[in-house]
Amino acid sequence: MPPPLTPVITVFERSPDCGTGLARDMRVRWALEEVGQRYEVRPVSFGAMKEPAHRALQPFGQIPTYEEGALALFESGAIVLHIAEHHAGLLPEEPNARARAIAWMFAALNTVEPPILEHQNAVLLEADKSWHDARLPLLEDRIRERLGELADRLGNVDWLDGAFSAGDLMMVSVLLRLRESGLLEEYSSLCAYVARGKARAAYKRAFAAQLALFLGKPPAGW
Ligand code: GTB
Repeated sequence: MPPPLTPVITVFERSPDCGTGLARDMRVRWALEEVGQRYEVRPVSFGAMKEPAHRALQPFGQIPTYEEGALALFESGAIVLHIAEHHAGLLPEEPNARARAIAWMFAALNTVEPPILEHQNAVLLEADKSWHDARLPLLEDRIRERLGELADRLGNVDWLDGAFSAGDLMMVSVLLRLRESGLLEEYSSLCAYVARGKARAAYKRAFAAQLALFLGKPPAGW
């Protein structure tokens, strides 16, 4: 029997964020919802993630992965790009505009997300270190630098380069990781940008689907 063509993604069996949309399967779900592609979900425990069977799909023992017929992919950026390239709706047709939208995906993952991740790690994993209090403001300033630059480029338009694209999907997903930090609130245009992303019907469907894996509701405002 040939492998099923409905994509299957892996997600945390129990996400540390309790289904509040911060794990990286959320961006994949969002992309699939944007293009109207049905998908299935295979929850994976932390233990199973490190087993050879999962590492065959994801060498670093992480989620998300994406399987579709004979194709197995890892890295949320590669997965979203694959979805965007094989369906209409997330990348412009015009080649230069398409290349620019892909550049924004890379900017989100390569330029904006790293300082956010560093900050999150410092807050969550390094609070007991002697240098923590001195390091945190440095990390916050690195994020502010990127946010200021991003806000300057966005100006007063809705999306980064014309119509909503996979670049915006990725950038909004990355900015959402600042939720606990209070830093995004210093940039009203970026708050509005993220709010526009979250207001999309596809985002809401994706969020509801990942939340449904968990019991209870997130605190107000999440
Ligand atoms: N570069 C990879 C990609 O983009 O796909 C990174 C994948 C990754 O970091 N996956 C994380 C993972 O599997 C889950 S999303 N971690 C388990 C491990 O490494 O052992 C990162 C994440 C985790 C938890 C929260 N949270 O609780 O808020 C948010 C984001």
